[in-house]
Amino acid sequence: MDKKIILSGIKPTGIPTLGNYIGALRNWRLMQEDDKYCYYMVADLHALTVRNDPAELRQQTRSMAALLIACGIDPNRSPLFIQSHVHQHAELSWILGCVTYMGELNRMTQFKDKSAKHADNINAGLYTYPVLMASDILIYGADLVPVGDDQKQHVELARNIAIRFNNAFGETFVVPEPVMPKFGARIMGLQDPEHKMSKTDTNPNGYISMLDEPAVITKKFKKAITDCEPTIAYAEGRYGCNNLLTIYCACTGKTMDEAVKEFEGFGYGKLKTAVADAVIAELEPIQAVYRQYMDDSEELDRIIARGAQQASERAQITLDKAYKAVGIR
Ligand code: AQP
Repeated sequence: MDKKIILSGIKPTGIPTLGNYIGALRNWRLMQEDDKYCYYMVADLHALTVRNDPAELRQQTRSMAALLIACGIDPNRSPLFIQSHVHQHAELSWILGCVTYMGELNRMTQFKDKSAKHADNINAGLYTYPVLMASDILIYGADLVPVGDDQKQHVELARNIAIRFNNAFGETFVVPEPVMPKFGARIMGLQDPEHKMSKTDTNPNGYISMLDEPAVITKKFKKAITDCEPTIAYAEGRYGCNNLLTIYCACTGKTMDEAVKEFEGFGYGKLKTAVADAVIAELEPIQAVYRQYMDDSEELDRIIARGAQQASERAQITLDKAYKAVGIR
């Protein structure tokens, strides 16, 4: 039986949040099954779309790789690599950009959101980011792309680009599908529960960083914005409460009904403490493994170099195919 190919990535724009973890990283761990072959990438080229500090980017890229291993990605099973170490992504991106319409890129909601957030730096890279992301996906022949809710639109664009290219130049790319988690596809900010939790939020109380100390996690949940309703319930418009319950379910494995029942008759104090404890229990073991890898830089370098080589071999096959299809080479 042919294995399903999986590709997913994360930008090293900061320490990943609980949103990144629930929406993406922990599912990456679970996807490493016998009938799948997974490629996991630290998307450093994507990180350049906002102004960056070079030393910080270098450090965060390594730190992200160590965190992915700590989250359970097994580099002996799934190539783990840094995007810029596989030059073929950027090359294929040019070819794909030539079959992508500006009208499609204009519709990308993340471009609109990020343009509003970085009004002084609306650069062409931010605009064409989804084309590079399509290249990341198509170059490995990925069947499935696990993402949080915010990236679904980009995977749909990658599908459209693949179909258009195949129709114009012959069967070249596998048409990928997004895979969204059942729980937590969009974890919301703790200070602004109507918007997603983001690692570049300027207010650190708005997100739980995966490396936050237990006391900090507890403090941030205590400060989380909720509402004035006297009961705990999962209901329309109760953004803060819904978010806390979703995080609780994601970290404990309980269903929403079970969680709501558990907090019947209690107020937010109990819910917030329980959510904080569940998150701490989930993150503490990951933090311990992360520290081991950050202390052993040779081992981390070895893993990253091997991942790049494995990814590059696969990427070159698709790139050659695409060049040939369009009449170059
Ligand atoms: N709040 C979220 N809830 C669920 N999933 C999320 N993801 C991101 N935020 C949430 C998923 O995490 C994966 C990696 O995301 P990314 O770092 O590549 O970029 P992003 O989606 O733009 O995440 P951030 O944290 O908001 O980064 P910045 O602040 O740099 O833009 C993706 O699968 C994403 O869906």
